[in-house]
Amino acid sequence: MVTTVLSPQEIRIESEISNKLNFIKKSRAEKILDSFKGERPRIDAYRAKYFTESFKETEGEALILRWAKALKRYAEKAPVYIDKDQLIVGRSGYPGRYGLVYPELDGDFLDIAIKELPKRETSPFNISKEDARILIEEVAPYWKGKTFHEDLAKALSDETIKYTYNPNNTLESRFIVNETASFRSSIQWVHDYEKVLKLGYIEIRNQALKALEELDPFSPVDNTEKAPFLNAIVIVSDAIILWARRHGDLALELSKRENDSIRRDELKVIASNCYRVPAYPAESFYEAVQSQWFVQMFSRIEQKTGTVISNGRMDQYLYPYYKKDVESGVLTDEGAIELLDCVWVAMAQFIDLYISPTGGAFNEGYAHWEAVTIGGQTKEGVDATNDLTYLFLESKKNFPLNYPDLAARIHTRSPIRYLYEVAETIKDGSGFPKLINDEEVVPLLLSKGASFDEAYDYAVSGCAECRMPNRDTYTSPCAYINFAAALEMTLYNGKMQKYGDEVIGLETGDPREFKSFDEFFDAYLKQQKNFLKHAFIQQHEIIRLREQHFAAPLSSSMHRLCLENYKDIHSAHIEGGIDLGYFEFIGYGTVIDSLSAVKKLVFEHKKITIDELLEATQNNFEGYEAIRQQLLSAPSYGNNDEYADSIAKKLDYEALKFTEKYSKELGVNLDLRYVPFTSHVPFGKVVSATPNGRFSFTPLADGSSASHGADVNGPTAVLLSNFESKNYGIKNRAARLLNIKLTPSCVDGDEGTDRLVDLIRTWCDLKLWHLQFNIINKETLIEAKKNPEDYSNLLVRVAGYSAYFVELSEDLQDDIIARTEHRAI
Ligand code: 8X3
Repeated sequence: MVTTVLSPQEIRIESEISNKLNFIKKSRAEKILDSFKGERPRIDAYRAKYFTESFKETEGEALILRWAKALKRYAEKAPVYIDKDQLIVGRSGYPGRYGLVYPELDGDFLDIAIKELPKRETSPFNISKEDARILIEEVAPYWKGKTFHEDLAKALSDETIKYTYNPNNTLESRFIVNETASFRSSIQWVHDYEKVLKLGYIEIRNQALKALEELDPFSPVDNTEKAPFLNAIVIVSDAIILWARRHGDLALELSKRENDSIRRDELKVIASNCYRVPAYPAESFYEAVQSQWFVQMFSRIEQKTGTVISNGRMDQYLYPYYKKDVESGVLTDEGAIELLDCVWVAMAQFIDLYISPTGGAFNEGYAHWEAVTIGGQTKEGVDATNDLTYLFLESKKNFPLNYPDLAARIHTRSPIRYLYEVAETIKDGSGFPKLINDEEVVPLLLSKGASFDEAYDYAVSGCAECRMPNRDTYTSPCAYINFAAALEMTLYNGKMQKYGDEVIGLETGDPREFKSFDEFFDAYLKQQKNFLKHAFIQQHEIIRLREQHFAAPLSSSMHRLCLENYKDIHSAHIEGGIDLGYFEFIGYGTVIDSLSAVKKLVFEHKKITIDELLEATQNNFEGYEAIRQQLLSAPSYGNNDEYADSIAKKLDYEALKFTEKYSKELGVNLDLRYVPFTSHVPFGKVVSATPNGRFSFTPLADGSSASHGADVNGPTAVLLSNFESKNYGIKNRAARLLNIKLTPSCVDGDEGTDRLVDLIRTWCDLKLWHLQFNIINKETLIEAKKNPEDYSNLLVRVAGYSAYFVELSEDLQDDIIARTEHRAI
């Protein structure tokens, strides 16, 4: 009999099923978690209500001032809450899981959203009658005709619209060249938290007041640009201080009513913290953690950042506070972990709500990427791991929750202990930490103009992106491009089955007429280039429009370049900034394997005619299984096979060359990225059967991973294919998300850990960008799909984040089940 090795996560879940864990005493964080676990999140309308109320009163004023005043209104009026048992306070919505509404962005979807969100298959939300009334009666009417989404739709030409929205209804996405700027006002982002911890907002406010005094009273620029900017910094400083103090007042009030003396004392300390931070510099580890959380939470109220605001290098900027408190005996490691766990459960209650159906489809399972970065190198380029780094890993192992999204930076000199503890944490099976490679990221940041200390100090943000606080200035969300649709248009001369007789793409000719694979490939590359053209046109409009619609005074108050230039972070360009933007290649593995199959079987071996291929794909392979099997036998990406990998490299090269040439016109680094969130699922739903044997309307390959089941030569071959397909000589590249699924048996025991560490070292040597693992048995996933009630705690790695498997759509569950399960390293 073969015994299946289970991951620690699988063992926990098995034990839960048989009720073996019930006697275990719950930690504070687990108790808080239990109070909302499994509940569907609710929409909280108050952010939208107070922003709308304030915006009505400030028409005609500078946008940054209007934003600061809206935040102040929120800070004055919105309800504040303190959760039972919590040590870290600051939430912006009802108890339990909640999501906010940002009507300035895509409020034109509100009427539909209120009706559909509770029923939506992916990431549903509940809404009370009163919140629905506020949104429909008080919020939506004001924003009609003023939203960013409506303006963007108006700005795009008919030609570009065809690839973007249904031309007859711009509320419907086409999932071809998909803008993502209308469902988040900013891409993932990292603040300079260290600055707030060291200075506090009273000092930030004082500096703005001093700068105001020094303005030239006769200068038109000082009057119309600098003064509003500085006044906004003063107002937003007041706002965040007030918001924190209101939490202090509530804590004091609660302490007076509290019968339990221990909790009463806790509430008094909470009150004292809230009166001190973020107004003043943090003096203890507890204050530093509270200050950081207030800033992060208030940023979430300020704007909808795709994938939410990241936490930055927490093991670095919190370390001095931790060290001082541990040395003076006021903090123990258990105490530090308890505080961190309290932040993680606070974080887990704010759910990034997407009201547009497209936003929802891109972010299944309540996606979130508030990366906490650990490890890596210091600004001086030496290893940065410290005692706190290990505490973060321990917190992740002891309190398995899908928050925060832990990102471990790895470099060639990462200490052995660190590599092993990272590997042990990965072995737990809940998908943490994801790995980011200094050996790829640091040189690239240098090549884009960063200094050594800036590049070494990058923090992970979003799925796999790397940000340099105070140097990065580009927050525009980017285009996700469905290149599998370009392939379909190559097969059908500009058409797609999903969109009928409408010619959407280029008419590159009937493939039956192509004499060679070169002709076929050339037609595909024309379609690819045409998609890129429309993506860049979209981005040009997005850059132009964003500063007219959004401002972020809080985020700007922490950014050195915003302050030096008196410019909001949403400004199209900020002097001295390095603009790190992206566009996405979606369906990479699908396109590579399809081209490889056409080359090998149609043009080289002539085993299938192009007519037969078209008949088979048009019929979704029904009645053509023999042809499908032949197609599946073609060389495929992910196997360290030069035949497929050389096609992959060419696709990457052509996209890089495009951006190398046209980014300059946009004035930014619009780099090539392979990071799908969950878009490969809705993108797959518009693409009919492809020559790699993929059935119609099923998910595309994700990120830079191989097609489902195509990588059969083990994980090292997957890494090598990734390496071989990259164009290291061109600097316009960015993150490549790479998922690898292993069975627990291949990392079992000490030998398994050794193998995992070796694999990580190989990945680091190959200068690949990102890597994350699912360590799980396929049977567990199949069982969880069948019996979701037993598997509510099962976490899986999706796309740069971990989510509860049972909260994913059936399509995404099937996608994860179908990813290749490597049985040996
Ligand atoms: C993926 C999320 O915000 O960069 O990491 O598009 S975002």
